[in-house]
Amino acid sequence: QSAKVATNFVPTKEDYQKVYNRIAEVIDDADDYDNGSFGPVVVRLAWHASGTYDKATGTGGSNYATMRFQPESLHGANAGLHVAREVLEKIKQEFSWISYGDLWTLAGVAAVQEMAGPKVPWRPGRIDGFESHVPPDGRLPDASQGAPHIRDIFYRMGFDDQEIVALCGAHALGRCHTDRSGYDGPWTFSPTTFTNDFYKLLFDEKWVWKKWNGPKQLEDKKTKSLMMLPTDYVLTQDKSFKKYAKAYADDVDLFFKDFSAAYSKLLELGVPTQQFVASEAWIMQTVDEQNS
Ligand code: CCH
Repeated sequence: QSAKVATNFVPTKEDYQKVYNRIAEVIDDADDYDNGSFGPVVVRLAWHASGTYDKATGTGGSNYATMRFQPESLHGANAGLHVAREVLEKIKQEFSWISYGDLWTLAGVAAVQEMAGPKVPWRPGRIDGFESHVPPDGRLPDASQGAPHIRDIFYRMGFDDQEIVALCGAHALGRCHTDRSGYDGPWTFSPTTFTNDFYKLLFDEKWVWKKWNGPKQLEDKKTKSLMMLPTDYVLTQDKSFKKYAKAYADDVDLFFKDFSAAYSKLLELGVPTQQFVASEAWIMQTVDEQNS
């Protein structure tokens, strides 16, 4: 009986909104974790699940949620993301009809929106794949590298310079962990609120190399409490990147608009268009909007 109900169940936008609402709750239930939110690590999961896409071969991307499998779950770039996968597994148990790819990307959208970021168009349609779909290691960016590497990685996914700079503004959120990437510290003073502070700080603060035994990273000269990765700093050094980074530092609305478009595109990489349920992506409501 129940199996029959499950197979015939065709979820509507309202059903996905219920999942969104549960995600918003679970992200917030993090008293003992980092800054009291799983939001940033969930955003990173959605990005790493999608950013493996290779447009030349059509492999990788968010479609099959392959990070559930080894060796992808063990790829160095994904260290620590088990935290996000485990948090979302609770929701998968409650809403077994949703695919992992849809769950992880919807969570990435909910996290950005609930942390006061822009609305991000999203639609369901990803299907669960198999270990055979796991992409090779090395498709995600290496933080110790320069502009040519960043371009190689993001052009491979189909992004241009403007989109690259917009996407990297997600580093307004969260922090680096020495036991995950080896790097240490947050980028901004408000790591659980989505802002354009990442760009503002890049230009307004004086950045110096941190003296420590860890990997090469920068710290702000004034407070020594914030950090930038070498790849972040490149956004102020490369002429083309700098133009966009400056524009986003000066105009938060422009950043929100461009981030929303690029992030929405990122989360759909690798998903065949015919798999999408809706011809146009949906705007999910924030918890606040539903309560007002
Ligand atoms: Fe990132 N990121 N990221 N990043 N990232 C790290 C953490 C976060 C790079 C390297 C790192 C994007 C682009 C890049 C987030 C979102 C995005 C860390 C620390 C490294 C290293 C991991 C740790 O130690 O826990 C590099 C290199 C690039 C590009 O060149 C893009 C694009 C996005 C999303 C759109 C978020 C959020 C975090 C914080 C995670 C947390 O756990 O707090």
